[in-house]
Amino acid sequence: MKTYFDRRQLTHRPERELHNGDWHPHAETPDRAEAILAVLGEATQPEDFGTDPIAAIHNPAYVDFLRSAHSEWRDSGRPGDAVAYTWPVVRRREIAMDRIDAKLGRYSYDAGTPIGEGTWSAAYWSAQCAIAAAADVAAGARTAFALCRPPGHHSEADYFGGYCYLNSAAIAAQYLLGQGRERVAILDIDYHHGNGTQDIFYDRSDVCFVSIHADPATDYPFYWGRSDERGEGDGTGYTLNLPLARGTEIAGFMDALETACAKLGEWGPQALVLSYGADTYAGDPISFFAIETAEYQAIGQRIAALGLPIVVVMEGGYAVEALGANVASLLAGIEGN
Ligand code: SP5
Ligand code: ZN
Repeated sequence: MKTYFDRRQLTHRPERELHNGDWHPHAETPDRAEAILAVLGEATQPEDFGTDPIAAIHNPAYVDFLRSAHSEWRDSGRPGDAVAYTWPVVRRREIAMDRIDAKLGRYSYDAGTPIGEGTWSAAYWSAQCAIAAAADVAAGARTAFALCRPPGHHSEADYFGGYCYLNSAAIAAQYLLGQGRERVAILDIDYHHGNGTQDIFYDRSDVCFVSIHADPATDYPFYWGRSDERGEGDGTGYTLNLPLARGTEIAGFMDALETACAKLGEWGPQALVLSYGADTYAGDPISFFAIETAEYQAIGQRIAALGLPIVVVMEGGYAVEALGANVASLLAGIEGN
C-alpha cells in the first residue's frame, strides 16, 4: 500500500495546550510522523491538488483566515503560537473582524490547538496526502495510506480544534464523490469522537459517518458523539455513534466494530475512508482504552472484510514509542495479512 507524506507537515510544532488549568507540552508533535515513517520505511510525496478540494469542504473565509492567521498574530506584536482565548458561544453572527484575537475565537472551539508559523503549510500538505490517497483509490487502487499530520477529524467547515485544522478525511470523501462515487462511508476509530466530520456531513445522505469512540460523557470533545445523534434532514440515519466506556479492551471494541461494519455493509458504499487514531492504544498518554499493538491487525482485517476500496487517513495516537508499530499492525490487517 502506498503511503503519502510531505516533509512540510513537520513544520507545525505547537508548543503547548491548556489542560487541567495549566499549560502542558503539546501532545501532537512532529515526531509522531517521524515514528510512523521510521517503521513504514518509505513514503511518496503527494502532488499538489491545490485548494479546490479543500474548498469543497471548508468555507473560503476560514481557509483565508488559516492561511494568514500566524502572520497577523506576529504583525500584531505577539511572539510564539497564536492561541484563542475568547469564543462567541451565543448569538454568533457574521460580523467584520479585524483583531486576530477575535478571528481566532470565531474560527475555533478550544485552547488546545495553537497556530504557529508552519501550521498552514503542514495542514495544507496533510490534506494533500489525503487527496492523493483518495485519487489512487479513485483510479482503482484497493488501499492507500495518508500519513496525515496534523490530524483532521475535529475540524469543521469553519472551525479548528482538537489539534485539527483541515478535515483530511472529509476532504478525501468529498474528492471520491467528485470522482464519480455516489456513496462514500467514513469510519472513524480514533479514541475521540470526530465531531468535525460528523458536522460536515450531518444533513447529507451521500456520506455515511460511523464512529467508535470514548463516551463524550467522560471524554473530549464532550459536546458531541452521543448515540442519539443520528443525522438530520436528508442525513437522518446516516450518522451512527457507538460510544464506549473508558477501559474498553479489544473484545468490546470488536463488538462495536461489528455493529459499525453491519451498518456499512447494509448501506453499500463504493469506497471507505478510515479515520484511524491509534490513541485507543493501551499506553496512550491522553486516552483510556486498552487496545494492544498486535490487536490492531484484527481491527484492520475486519474492516478489510467489507471488501471496499479503503483510504486510510491518520488521526490521533500519542504514544510515540509505539505509534509506528500500531500503524503497521493496522495496515497489515487492512492488506489482508
Ligand atoms: C486528533 C485527536 O486525537 N485530538 C485529540 C484532542 C484532545 N484534546 C484534549 C486532550 C487533553 C489532554 N491534554 C494532555 C496534555 C499532555 N501533554
Ligand atoms: Zn483522538
